[in-house]
Amino acid sequence: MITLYTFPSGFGQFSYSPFCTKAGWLLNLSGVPWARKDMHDPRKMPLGKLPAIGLPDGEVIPDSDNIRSYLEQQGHDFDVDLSARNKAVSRAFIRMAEEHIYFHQVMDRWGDEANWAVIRKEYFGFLPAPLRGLITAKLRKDSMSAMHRMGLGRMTVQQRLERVKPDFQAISDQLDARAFLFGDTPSVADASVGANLGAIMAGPVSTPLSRRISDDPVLSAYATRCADATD
Ligand SMILES: N[C@@H](CCC(=O)N[C@@H](CS)C(=O)NCC(=O)O)C(=O)O
Repeated sequence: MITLYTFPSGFGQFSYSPFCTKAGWLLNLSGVPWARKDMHDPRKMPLGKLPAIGLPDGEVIPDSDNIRSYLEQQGHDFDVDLSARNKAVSRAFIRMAEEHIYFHQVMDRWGDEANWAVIRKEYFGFLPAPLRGLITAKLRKDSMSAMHRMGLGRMTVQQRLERVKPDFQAISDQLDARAFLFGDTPSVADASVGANLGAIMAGPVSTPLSRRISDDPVLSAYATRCADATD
């Protein structure tokens, strides 16, 4: 049986991490038997991040994209009805969700004081109280430095919102009244885009970013549909 190493569930999501949520959804879509093992500390994983899967022979495969490739090598086709052109579009949507939209969610959770107050307890409540303050302060500082270097951390909330709005519009336009990005059935891009929209919407404190999704009937219904279809 495959073991999915994942960050725990929270805020009504499969996992705090949209990448872990995506991996869980892909495992569900593939139909392979699997079990989850919740973890708080990913440092011993091959890439120092979660998700990862453990195979029965002991091999550990990190990264949701590699997990996808592994499941495809085992014979599951997540994009069964997609043309080569749609597969190219799918790849671009996945990158947009994971390499751009995701970091807006990070800024929203880790950069917003009200959100951080809740996140800190939810994510790190397992740490002994005397250490928690020190460790979380360092993790937050490191995370915000990375965001600053990337550029998003230098923008105001409003500037970030303006930056990400065209991505959300692209998702709505691609949906074009369909249930999923490429039609009636979820494909791998839905696992990625849906998980990232769901994570934003599920942030514990309402923010301009989370409201942009939850107040949008198309995107909020789509994120919920992705979760339901992959449960
Ligand atoms: N490209 C990776 C990204 C995974 C990722 O960034 N995971 C985050 C959680 S959302 C993580 O493990 N962060 C912990 C850390 O960086 O120390 C994937 O698709 O799996």
